Amino acid sequence: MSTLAAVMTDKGTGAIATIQLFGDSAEAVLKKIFKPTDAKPPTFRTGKILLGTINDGSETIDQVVIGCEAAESFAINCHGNPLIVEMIMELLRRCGAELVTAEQLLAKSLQAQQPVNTIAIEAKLMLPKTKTLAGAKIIANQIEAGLGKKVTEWLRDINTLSLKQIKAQAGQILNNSVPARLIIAGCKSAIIGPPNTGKSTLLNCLSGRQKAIVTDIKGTTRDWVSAQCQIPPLALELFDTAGLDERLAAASKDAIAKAAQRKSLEILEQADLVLLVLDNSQPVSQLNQQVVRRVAGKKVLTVLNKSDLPAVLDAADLPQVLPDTVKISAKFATGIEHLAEKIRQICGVDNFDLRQPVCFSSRQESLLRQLKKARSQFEASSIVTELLNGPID
Ligand SMILES: Nc1nc2c(ncn2[C@@H]2O[C@H](COP(=O)(O)OP(=O)(O)OP(=O)(O)O)[C@@H](O)[C@H]2O)c(=O)[nH]1
Ligand SMILES: [Mg+2]
Repeated sequence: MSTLAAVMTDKGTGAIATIQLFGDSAEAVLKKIFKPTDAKPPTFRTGKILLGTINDGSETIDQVVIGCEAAESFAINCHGNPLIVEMIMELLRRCGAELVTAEQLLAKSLQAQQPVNTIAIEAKLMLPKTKTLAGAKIIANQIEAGLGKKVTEWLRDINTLSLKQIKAQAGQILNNSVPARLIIAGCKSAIIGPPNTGKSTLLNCLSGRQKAIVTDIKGTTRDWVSAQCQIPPLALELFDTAGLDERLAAASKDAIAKAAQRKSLEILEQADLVLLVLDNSQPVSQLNQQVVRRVAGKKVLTVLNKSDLPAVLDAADLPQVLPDTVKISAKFATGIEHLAEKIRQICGVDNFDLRQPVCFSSRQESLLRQLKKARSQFEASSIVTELLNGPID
C-alpha cells in the first residue's frame, strides 16, 4: 500500500489542523521532513508525542506536534492556517505520499485492520456526518450492539434459526431504518401551501431567526429560503417556498413567478416531510387540487395557521390524504410544542430506541433486501457473511 496523507480537520475552522500520514513508508517520509526540537534523531515509537518542525530543505514551514498513533500511522498537528497546511501537504506529496481525502484515508486504515468488520468501518466513516447527537448514538450503537450484534448472532445461529425468522428480522431492520435515517441524516422539510398563509412566518418562528421576508402581500416569497431547526431527536432542514397557486401561475406572464412555482414543486418532491400551511381563518377552497395530488403518499402534516383569528376552515372538510392536522399561530408562536409532537409521530421517531439494529449505508440496505428474499439457509448465510465482512462500496 502506498503512503497516504490527508487533512483530517475542516479548512480554516481552528487554530490547529491535523494531517494524517498512513501507509508502508509513513515513517520514512516523516524522517525526511521532521526535525525534533531536542535535536536527537527521533524515535517514532507508538504512543509517543514529539515536538519539532517540518522542514523543506533548509526552510522551516511550521512548528508541529507529531502523534505516533500506530506503526506507520502519524498525526501531524500543525497551525490551522490553510496556507501552512497546503505547504505541508505539497511537501508530503513531493516526498512520495499520495494525497487523499480524510474519508479515503480512514477507510484504508480501517480496512488494514484484521479481521475486517465492514459494519464497524461504515459506522466510523458515518459518525462525523450525522446531523444530530441521537444520530451519532444510533451509529455508534451499531458496532457492538444494533446491526453488528444482530449479524453476528445470525452467523452464530444460522443452523438453528429458521429462514423465516431471519427474513422477518431483516424486514424489521429495514423498517426501523426509515426513521433512523431521518435522525441520522436530517429531515428535509418543505414548507408549502397557498400564498399568504404564513409559511415564511413559520420558518422564522421554528428557526428562531428572521430569515424570510414576511409581508401581507401575496407572493412575497419567490426564491426558497432555508433554515435549521432542532426537534429532538430530529434536525429539520426547513425550506420556505413560494406560495403555490396553479391558477395564478397559469395566468401569470411573470417568468419569475412561474419559475418560483416550479421550484416550490421541486422542493416538495424532494422533501422527507411536508408542512402544508393553510390559513385557518379562510375557507378550505384555498387548497388547490395540484397540491393535494403532489403530497399524496408523502409524510405530510397540515398546519392550520392563524389560529388566533376566528376559525373558518373546518378540518373535517380536508381530503383524506391529509389526516394529520395541527392548529398553531406562527405569528404568536402558539401550538408549536404540539406541532413538534406531531412531526415526531409522523416521522416515526417518538420513543425511538437508539440501540435497535438499523442499516445506514446503501450497501447494507441492498444486502438486507436480498436477505429478505433469500431462498435457502445457505444463501442467507453468504449474504450475512458479506454484510459483516464484505468489501465496502
Ligand atoms: N393573525 C396572524 N397573522 C399571521 C400569522 N402568521 C402569519 N401571519 C400574517 O400573514 C401575512 C403573510 O405571512 P407570510 O409569512 O409572509 O406568508 P407566506 O405564506 O410566506 O406568504 P407568501 O410568501 O406570499 O406565499 C403576514 O401579514 C403575517 O404577519 C398568524 O399566526 N396569525
Ligand atoms: Mg413567504
